[in-house]
Amino acid sequence: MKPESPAMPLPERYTRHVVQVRDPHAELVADFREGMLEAPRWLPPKYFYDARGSQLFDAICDTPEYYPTRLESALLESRASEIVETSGAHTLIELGSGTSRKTEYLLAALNERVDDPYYVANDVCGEILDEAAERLLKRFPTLVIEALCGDYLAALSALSTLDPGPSAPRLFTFLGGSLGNFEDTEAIDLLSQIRAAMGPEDRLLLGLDRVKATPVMEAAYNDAAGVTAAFNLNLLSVLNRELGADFDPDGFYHRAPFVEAHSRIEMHLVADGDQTVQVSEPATTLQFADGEAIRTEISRKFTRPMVQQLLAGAGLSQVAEWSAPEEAYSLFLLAPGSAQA
Ligand code: SAH
Ligand code: AVI
Repeated sequence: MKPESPAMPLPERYTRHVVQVRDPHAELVADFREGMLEAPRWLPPKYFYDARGSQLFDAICDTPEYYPTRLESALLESRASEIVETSGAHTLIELGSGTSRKTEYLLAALNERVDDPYYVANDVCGEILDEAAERLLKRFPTLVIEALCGDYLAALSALSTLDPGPSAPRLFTFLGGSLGNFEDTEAIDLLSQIRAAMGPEDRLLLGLDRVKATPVMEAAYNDAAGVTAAFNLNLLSVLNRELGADFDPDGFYHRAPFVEAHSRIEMHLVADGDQTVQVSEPATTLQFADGEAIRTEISRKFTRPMVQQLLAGAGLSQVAEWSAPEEAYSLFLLAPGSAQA
């Protein structure tokens, strides 16, 4: 076991940087223009995560129906040392870290392995980064955390500007099945960007939800307590606040079916009766007919061929895999470079 080192003061061990490729407000306005002005309407899921949205996501993870968190957590709890050893990691870099609750297993293993554990956490939500850091710094007395608040791609670009920066080998993590929130082309693009940020010795730990019985998947996105519905509807409050809109949250309801043709859950907000919505920026009036939907999220559930296609497209090769019983959820350890033929 590694000797105890004296605790350093928290502020010296935590820095939060804002990273952006584009002004976040301008980006929301552009995304709203692209997806919301005509049917079929849709928005990217990253706008769910204001402070309340992040809290609601955390509450979703505690619902009995939302199995991905429990399955991934159990894998990480039992395999963290093996994962960190196999990756040879000295430092950890996480995209979309949220509360970092599951990551804590990896950090504990890293903390056993090295004297100077270093964690780069990225998320669009600043509040969740601060809360997670406070908890982690108390638990790990020598851990240094750099938080990158902003989009995944902005965080990847900012990595090379960190001083001293995470030393190699570095373990990148993208957990929770978040890659499933992207269509194929975007997912391959994001994985390719991660691969481009990796050095030859670095590894990526990717958590993906797998296809299973439809009722199990649908229950996870339609929990009986209505937490997922509240999470979905919170998006309307975000739009009201950020764009000066007047969506009536009681005028829409949550719907989340599994769409077999695309192997994905689709979350929608559906107009309950005709709705007229005024928006300040972009200045517009939206008319919703009764039953018209906004697609707010896709959550893809992967088969093995889908995973292989993603990895081939992104130029990543599989080093190891840890799966839950019946392959209900999988963690893939990946290296940059295509698999040898
Ligand atoms: N990794 C955690 C959290 C998953 S929820 C887990 O497995 O439980 C998705 C997280 O990614 C949220 O914390 C959200 O704020 C963040 N997020 C969503 N879209 C993002 C984006 N485009 N760039 C950076 N972070 C994003
Ligand atoms: C973050 N992401 C992987 C979650 C998912 O399952 O797609 C977000 C979520 N949406 C509804 N419930 C959870």
